[in-house]
Amino acid sequence: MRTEQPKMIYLKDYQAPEYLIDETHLTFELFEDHSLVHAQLVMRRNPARGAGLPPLVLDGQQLELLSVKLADAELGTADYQVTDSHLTLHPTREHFTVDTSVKIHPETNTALEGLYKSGGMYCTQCEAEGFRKITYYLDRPDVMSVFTTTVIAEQHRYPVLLSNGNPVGSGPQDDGRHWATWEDPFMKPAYLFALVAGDLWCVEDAFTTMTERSVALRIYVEPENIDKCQHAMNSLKKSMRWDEEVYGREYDLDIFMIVAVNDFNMGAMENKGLNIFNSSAVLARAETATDAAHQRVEAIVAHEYFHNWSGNRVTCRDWFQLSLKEGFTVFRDSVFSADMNSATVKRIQDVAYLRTHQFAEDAGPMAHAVRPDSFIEISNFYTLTVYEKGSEVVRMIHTLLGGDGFRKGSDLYFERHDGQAVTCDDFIKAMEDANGVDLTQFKRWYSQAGTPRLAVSESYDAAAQTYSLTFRQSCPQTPDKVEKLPFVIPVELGLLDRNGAPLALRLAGEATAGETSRVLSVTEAEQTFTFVDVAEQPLPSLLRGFSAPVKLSFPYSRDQLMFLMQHDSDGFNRWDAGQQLSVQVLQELITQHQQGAPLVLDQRLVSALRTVLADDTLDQAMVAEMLSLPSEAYLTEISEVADVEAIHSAREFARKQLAEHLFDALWQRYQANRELSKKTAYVAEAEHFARRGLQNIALSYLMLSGKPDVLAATLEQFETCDNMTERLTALAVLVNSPFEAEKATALASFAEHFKDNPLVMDQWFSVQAGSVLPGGLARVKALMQHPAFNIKNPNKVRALIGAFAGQNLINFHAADGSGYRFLADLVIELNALNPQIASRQLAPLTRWRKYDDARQALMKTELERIRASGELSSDVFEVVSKSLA
Ligand code: B3K
Ligand code: ZN
Repeated sequence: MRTEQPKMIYLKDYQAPEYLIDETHLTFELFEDHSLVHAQLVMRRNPARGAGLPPLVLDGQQLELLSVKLADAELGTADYQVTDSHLTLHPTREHFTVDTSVKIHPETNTALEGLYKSGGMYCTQCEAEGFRKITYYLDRPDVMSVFTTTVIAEQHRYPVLLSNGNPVGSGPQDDGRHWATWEDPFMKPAYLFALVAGDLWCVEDAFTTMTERSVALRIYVEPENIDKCQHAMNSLKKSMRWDEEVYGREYDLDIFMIVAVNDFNMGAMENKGLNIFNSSAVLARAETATDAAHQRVEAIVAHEYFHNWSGNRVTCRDWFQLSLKEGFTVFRDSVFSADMNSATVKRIQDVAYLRTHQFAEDAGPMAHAVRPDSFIEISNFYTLTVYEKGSEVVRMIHTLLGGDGFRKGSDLYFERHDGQAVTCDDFIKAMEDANGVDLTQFKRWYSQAGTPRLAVSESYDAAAQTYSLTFRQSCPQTPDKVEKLPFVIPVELGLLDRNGAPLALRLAGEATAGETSRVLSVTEAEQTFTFVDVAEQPLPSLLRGFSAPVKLSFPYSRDQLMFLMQHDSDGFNRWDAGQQLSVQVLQELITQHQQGAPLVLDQRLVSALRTVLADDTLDQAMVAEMLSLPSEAYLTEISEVADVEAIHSAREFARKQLAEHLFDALWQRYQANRELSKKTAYVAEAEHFARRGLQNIALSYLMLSGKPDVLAATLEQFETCDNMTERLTALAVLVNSPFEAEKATALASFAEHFKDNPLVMDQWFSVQAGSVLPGGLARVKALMQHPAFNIKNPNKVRALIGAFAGQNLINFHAADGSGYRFLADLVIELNALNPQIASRQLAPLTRWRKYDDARQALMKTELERIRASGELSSDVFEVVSKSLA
């Protein structure tokens, strides 16, 4: 909690630190009602800041200062100044030590930042600015230090004591307590510090690196979860190998540890040598975790592991550079996941997510550049823009330089900056220097917020046999009011002839025709490219693989989209053509609904999907993706003014029509796949994910028919399947069905069976929170009283409230404003408990400009009520005030 109005911090004000910390020696004494932290910092004046000895201003929050020494001399209260955010000392030499002892209260820390307790164990979360809640420090990423950490705790309750680096000593004390000391030889900023103490078991394995060093791998969990670690361990070993093969990066310590904790604000954290994970991002086995959860574990294990180079060995100079490590690492993990599974399906899922959620962020009051230039609370900037759009920016560099050029650039980046804290500009510079290219204009992707629009038009000259594409780019205004200059937009494209065959592409002025798919760089506000030797009017396939994070428009007819769905050689664009067709058809239904006209579905969508369903050469995961209509959230994002009821009614109508017209094909696919599932033991691999994915989307359509055979099949799947993917889908299908008795029985038996597994109970909450049947809010409120719900546990809040407000749009946006009131009450309660989670849950209310006047007024009233509710955390303060600005 703050005592003064939170201040805006600007990138342009960055200055190097006045002092450096060469060594950090920490001793933690953990007790049940408090903990003591003793720190010795070996410090010196930063030579880069010149002569003189300015005051040393250490960061510290929520610390009770017990003693402080400067250069071994005990200080009296007149010798230093202490406020609720800083401790100021006055060094008299260039080299000196600072010793502090502070008392802290991890046992009552509900913000889950700094040192806190999750259940019976101690753990830490220091990124971005949590270390200052542990001890007085220069808590900024450009201050890097070598850490030695001793942890002392009761032996019986906390037999396992961990920190970063290598264990160098441990032993009992005679008071029933014991100690362990860890040394991390690598310089690191404080945000990568970690400590764990608890009664943990571990799964152990080993990895032999490319230079034949053996690394011990350990995953620590609470004893009841020891049977759910194998998938994470396999993922870790795959990640280590992949990073050697694809980036030439070898692991550097002798031990790599992952610890799973139940109470965690995000997915996981890449602390050096000691990653701390939300248990939802580690634990996975067939009976308790879905296919999606298995894939999420694989991706997050990889992501955190990859940070060892992109983040830890080379870190960020300041928090404005967050995307330097996050955008790059998301790019790395997305290519890894693509390599491990179906690449096209991975791309489709990433793009659907980006277009729905990041594009919405870019269009809202919190819009910011990939490298923001100001913030109030850095925790609010762990955003889809920094992560996902940041990853798209790195992907574009990869596209422009090619795989080999990109690798040369990343090699140079790691080599040049190993052990340093650097900027996004340094990353670009390495890419430029390694390839002899100029990326000056490209860098606008880092500084300009907003989603660019790219309008494309064509003209064909039959006599000259030329075909021209004209690109017009623009970018809407964002709250920063920065003038938008043209971006460098790589557009991968191909041209199809009337049979769907690809044409060899030759631009005017080129000697010969080259590839059938190529990348054009659009760099100007308006730019025309002319292809020659084009014998007939072609059909363009644009922005293949989603080669840039833009909103592209081209006036395709529905028939042309159907043609692309069948013939495009680019799998991503086949899917995207289907999405564009669906959007056109759904928008027509939305208009019909608004006009009070009867809804009539364009049968071309039915026939297009019938063709997809009949094509048994297609990857089943692709079939499943193509059968998925654009979500209500996406339809909202692309609307000028989102009509909640019309969007919901149109989409539900289309789903019912598809279910009716495609019943036989869906039923046949369902049954074939269900039979295979019965015969096959669960395997967490792409082909099996694909089979179950298609089976499950088929079932969700089939149930819309309400036919007794489908109900029987759903119950059979629910009761007899051997894995959570099939069971949870069957449950979700029942929950959204009118079969009240069967629904109640299934929910009760599921809860009874899994009541001791919090992660499975999260799924149980989510499925109900997502039910679009009327009465959603009442159901959510009732579920908050369930014994398994706990507002202090972020996973529970996300599973129930996040799923309701973020996905159950028809219920959340109830016209009477009850959903908004509920969310505001919750944010006010969470603000006092856990500001980071409060501020995240607030996001749906910040989108008020998308809705009709009545809803806008209701949403603003709730934002104002939050603003007036008392002492706001800087997290909630920033989001509320920017939303109302
Ligand atoms: N680096 C952490 C995120 C920390 C968020 C702090 N509010 C996880 C990750 O991106 O890997
Ligand atoms: Zn990350």
